[in-house]
Amino acid sequence: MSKKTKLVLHATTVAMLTAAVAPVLLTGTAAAQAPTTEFGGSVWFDRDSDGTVDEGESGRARAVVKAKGAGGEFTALTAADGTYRFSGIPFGAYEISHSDPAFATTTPTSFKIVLAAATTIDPILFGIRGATICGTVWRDANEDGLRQDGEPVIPNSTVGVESDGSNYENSAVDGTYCLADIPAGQQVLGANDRAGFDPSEGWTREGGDSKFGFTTGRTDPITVEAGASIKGVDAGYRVARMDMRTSQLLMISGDTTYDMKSPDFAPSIQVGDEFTIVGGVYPDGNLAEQLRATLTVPAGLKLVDTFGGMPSTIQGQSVSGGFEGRRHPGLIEFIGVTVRVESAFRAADVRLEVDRGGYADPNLANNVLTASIAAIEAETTPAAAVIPVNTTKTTVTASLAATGANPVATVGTGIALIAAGAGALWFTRRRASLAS
Ligand SMILES: [Ca+2]
Ligand SMILES: [Ca+2]
Ligand SMILES: [Ca+2]
Repeated sequence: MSKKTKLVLHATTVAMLTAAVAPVLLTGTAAAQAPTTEFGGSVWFDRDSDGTVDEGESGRARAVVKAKGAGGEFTALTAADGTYRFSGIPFGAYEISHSDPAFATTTPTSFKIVLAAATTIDPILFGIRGATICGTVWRDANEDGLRQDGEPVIPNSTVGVESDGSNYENSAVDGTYCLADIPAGQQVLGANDRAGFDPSEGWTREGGDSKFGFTTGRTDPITVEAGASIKGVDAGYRVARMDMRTSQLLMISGDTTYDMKSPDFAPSIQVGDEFTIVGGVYPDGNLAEQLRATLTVPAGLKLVDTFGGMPSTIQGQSVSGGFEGRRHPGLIEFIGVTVRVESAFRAADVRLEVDRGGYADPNLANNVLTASIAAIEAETTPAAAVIPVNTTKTTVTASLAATGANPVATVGTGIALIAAGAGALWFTRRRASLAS
């Protein structure tokens, strides 16, 4: 690296530091001895397209403005308030320009100026107009996903642009919102989680009038043209009627799955045995909800490996886990652990507990399921747990498979347990098929 290059780098650093205070970023080559001057202006969102800066119209940050002319080519970036400034520009004729295909324009995209001694250049303003996306936030009282006359609107509820955390609006008293200054491209909108509001509520079904996902609260990507006006991106909510529930406790020994809640479940377990315990949990009700659970097994059992579709980790005598995204109501997910009997223990509980979600849970009793097991010293060569022949059992096919219920959750795998045989339980992922 030559000494000259180092000096240039140093000068650039100084320019960048200056830019933090005044938005000046100089590039290009200026003739060192020529008299220089300065000028500036702004890039702003001209929402009403009248070419003048009005109240409520804000500047656009980090827009690129170019000056090309007698002294070379120069570039400035706008500050947070949309203003830019060129300084140290040699005298002469220049063309000042700004254009960005992501926005419509409301003024010319270039202006010609001449920098000369004793000349003051008026601010050079570039008007742009972003797209608008508007809709109504409403309460889907009959929960059909459609917005009927008479269903109430929800004021003061936040909707925003996912790619720009500062671009959000609270709905007006009539439930409407309008997001402005949106660049062209694929845009995703998000509607606020209202679990903590009164009434507590969540996103209604998608695919009808509500454009926000049932499990995500986000729209599908919306194709936005520069300066377009998009209407009808409505957000529907349902008042929460939720109950987090456990569904079953299973023991898998060899190729056989047993219902641990069956009255005749009385396994003979001894030191050295290895088997798997699985619990089913699900959100019940009318909304998607986060799903987390913990399965705890008695001391004396060594937790060997996790099992089931719910992402989980082993901590002490428990396995805990959950899904990142929200899960559909009625969709059973399984958390499990394979254990080895290391020492004998008296009757003690296996305990499954599903977490309360973000909505009120009117029945905490059904969040917990327990079943008692015991283990004796090894009397014979260690083998699979011996279970009385009359114990309720079922042949199962356990496989890891995508649930298909939540297209955005890549971690959403679960085991499908398919029962066979008279009197056997019917294990299924759909609560609707369970005896209730
Ligand atoms: Ca205006
Ligand atoms: Ca409705
Ligand atoms: Ca519950």
